[in-house]
Amino acid sequence: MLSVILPTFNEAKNIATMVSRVQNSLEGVDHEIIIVDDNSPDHTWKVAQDLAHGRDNLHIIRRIDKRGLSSAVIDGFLAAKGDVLLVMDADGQHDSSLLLQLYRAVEEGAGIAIGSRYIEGGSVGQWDERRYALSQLATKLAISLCKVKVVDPMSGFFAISRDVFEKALPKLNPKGFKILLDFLVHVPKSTTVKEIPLQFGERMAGESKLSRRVQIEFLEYLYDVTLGVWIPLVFVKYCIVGFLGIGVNLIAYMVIASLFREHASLSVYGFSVAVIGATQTAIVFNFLLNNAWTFARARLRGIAMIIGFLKFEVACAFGAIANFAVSSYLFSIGWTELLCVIIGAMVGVVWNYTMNRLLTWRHV
Ligand SMILES: Nc1nc2c(ncn2[C@@H]2O[C@H](COP(=O)(O)OP(=O)(O)OP(=O)(O)O)[C@@H](O)[C@H]2O)c(=O)[nH]1
Ligand SMILES: [Mg+2]
Repeated sequence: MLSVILPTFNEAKNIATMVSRVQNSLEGVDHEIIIVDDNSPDHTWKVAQDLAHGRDNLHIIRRIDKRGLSSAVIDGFLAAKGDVLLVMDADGQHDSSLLLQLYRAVEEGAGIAIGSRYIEGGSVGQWDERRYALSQLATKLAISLCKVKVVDPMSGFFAISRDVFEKALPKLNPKGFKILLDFLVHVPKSTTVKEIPLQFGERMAGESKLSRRVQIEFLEYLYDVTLGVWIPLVFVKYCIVGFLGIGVNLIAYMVIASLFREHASLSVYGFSVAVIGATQTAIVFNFLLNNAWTFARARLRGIAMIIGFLKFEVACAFGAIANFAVSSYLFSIGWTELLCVIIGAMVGVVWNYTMNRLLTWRHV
C-alpha cells in the first residue's frame, strides 16, 4: 500500500485540486492520503476536513503546537499505514504523473526513489539566477554529507520504503525544510536510490514558505550533522553571546567609571559601582540575546521572561562562584596565573550554560 503525505501551510486554495490530482494518478492503486497541516491561518485544515467526509482513504493531521515542513512529514509517515511512504508538495509544483513511477521504484527494491530536478530530463523551472546559484551551492554541500550517491538530495518529492524509514528514524534531525537530505545522511550505506527526472512546475496559488529563516536553518542543519555531533550549536551560540558580553561589560565599565572619575582618579566606591553596573549590564545583554537567538526555540515572553531573567542571574552567580572556586584552587596549588584564570572562566561558562539549559530555557 502507498501512503501519500501532503504537508500544508496556507494551501487552502490548492488542496482540493491536489487531492483530486493524486487520486486520479493513483486510480486502481491501494493508497491513502494524509494531509499534515500546521493549523494554517487560511484554514487549510478545515477545507481538508470537509474534503475528507465520505472518503475513508483521506486523513487529516492538524498540528497546533508545531511548525516546520520536516517534522510535518515525519509525523505524517508515523501515522501512515503503507509499506511505501511518499511525500509531495501541496502547491502543484510536483508532477503527479510521477507518483506511480516513484511508488513502483520502491516496490521493485529501491530504498528511496526521488523526483530529481538535476538529472537529465529534469528541470527547476523558472527560478531566477540567484535562487539557482544558491540551490546549486546548497546541493553540492548536501551531496558531500550523504551516505549514498545521489544527484538531487534537496528534492521535496520522494518515496521511501517503510523499512528504510524505520532504520533512519531514531537519528533524524527534523529541522527546517530538507527532510530528504536528513534521510540520505542517516540511512544505511547499502540503501539503493533511484532518481526519476522531475520538471519542477509553477506554484498554483499562494506564497512560497522558503524564507530566509529556512535558509539559515539549512546552514544550522549542516553544522548539526558535522561539527555539531561534538559541540552542540546552542553551546556555540551561547559562547558567542558570552564573548560579545565581555565587550559590553568593558564598554559599560568605561562609561560608568567615567561618571565617578574626578581628576583622573577613581575612588574604591566608584570602582565598585562601575564593576557591579557593568556586570549587570552585561548580564541583561546576555540574557536578551540568548533569549532571542541562542534559545529562540524556547523563547520566553511576558512574566515567564522576568522569571527566566531571575533564574539567569542565579545561574550566572553560581557560574561566577564555580569560576572563583576552581581558579583559586588551581592558583593555590601553584598553577600559572593566566592558566588558572582561563580554566576558571571555562568552568564558569560550562557551569552556567548547563544551569541555564536545565532551569531557564528547558524546552529547547
Ligand atoms: N505542515 C507544514 N507544511 C509546510 C510548512 N512549510 C511549508 N510547507 C508545505 O511544504 C510544501 C513546500 O513548501 P513551499 O513553500 O512550496 O516550498 P518550495 O516548494 O521548496 O519553494 P517554492 O519553489 O518557492 O514554492 C508546501 O506544500 C507547503 O505548504 C510547515 O511549516 N508546515
Ligand atoms: Mg513550492
